[in-house]
Amino acid sequence: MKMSFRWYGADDPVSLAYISQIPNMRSIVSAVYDVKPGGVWSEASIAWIKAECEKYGLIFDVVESIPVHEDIKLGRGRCEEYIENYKENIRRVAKAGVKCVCYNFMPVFDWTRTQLDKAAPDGSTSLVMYMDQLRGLDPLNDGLSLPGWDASYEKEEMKELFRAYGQLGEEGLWRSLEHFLKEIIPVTEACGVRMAIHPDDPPYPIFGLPRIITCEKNLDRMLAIVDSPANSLTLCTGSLGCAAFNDIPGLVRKYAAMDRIAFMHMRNVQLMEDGSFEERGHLSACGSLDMYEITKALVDNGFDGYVRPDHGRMIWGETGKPGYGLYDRALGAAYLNGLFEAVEKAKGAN
Ligand code: DNO
Repeated sequence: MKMSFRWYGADDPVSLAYISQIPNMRSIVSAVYDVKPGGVWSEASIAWIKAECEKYGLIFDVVESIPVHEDIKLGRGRCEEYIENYKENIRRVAKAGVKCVCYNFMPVFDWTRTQLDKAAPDGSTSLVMYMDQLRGLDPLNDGLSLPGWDASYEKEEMKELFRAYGQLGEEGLWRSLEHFLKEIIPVTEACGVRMAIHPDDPPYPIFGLPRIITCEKNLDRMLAIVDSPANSLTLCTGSLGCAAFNDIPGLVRKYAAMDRIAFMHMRNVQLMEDGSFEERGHLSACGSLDMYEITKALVDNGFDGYVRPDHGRMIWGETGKPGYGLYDRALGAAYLNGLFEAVEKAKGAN
């Protein structure tokens, strides 16, 4: 396993110096943030990230994300041009040493929560999604904005996108994904990069928009489009795990054995009866997921990809990007390091 940490570049209040002090920290997960979806990243910007990481003994070898333009997902407009740009971005990051590219295929919105600072009884805050709050949200009229979302859409553009996705439907989105993968994967194979699709978060349709990277059947379908280790998963335990129909240790076991997990996002969530969920501390006892079983599923199946502690709570008075403070993610990394060491040693002793 290669331990990694997400870093948002020059504007990230969490410094590489601090990240490098976390035991066993190896890789930096980052991206070029000043180019719009569909554009080509400058080689200078990529080289800058690499050089900054190297100053602190860290390796920039994972990208999260190269965003997929809506025209690609909708199979319209400048789709082919944006796919060519995407290929060029892959060539450029590969030249700088990147081995894994995380991306998603969610229409319009990336991850969705109804509150970003829900206080727990211990005073920490975290991201939550409450179904009764969700029912009251109307993204077309509420002027909503969450850190995972592209805030650049005007209201009319958003309405048009909703209409277009309504017409496209799930099968249309599958066709777009198939076209994208068949174009992209031969390039990534040639460059030694593994594409790692991030599951939809939450893994079911929201606001009437189709979502397809949601469950075992659909993950199987996605992986079968191009049967290659270059077409792999970011297995995000918290995203898939906020739907009770997903058995996370089972999915990890299956896809690790197939060598189709390039990247693990590891965090815990507490699922509620009505489908609501709260992000919690990483420890198994803090939520619904058994992090030990997940780690064991990885180790037993020879997983050697990237792992990052995913969203942390805000603790110890820290302020910053919701989910992406230093302290709780560092605790998460330390906990995951401990789980891996214990499981690996126990396996060696068998
Ligand atoms: C949330 C992240 C996602 C992820 C994208 C990948 O914190 O895991 O925003 O980066 O879905 O494209």
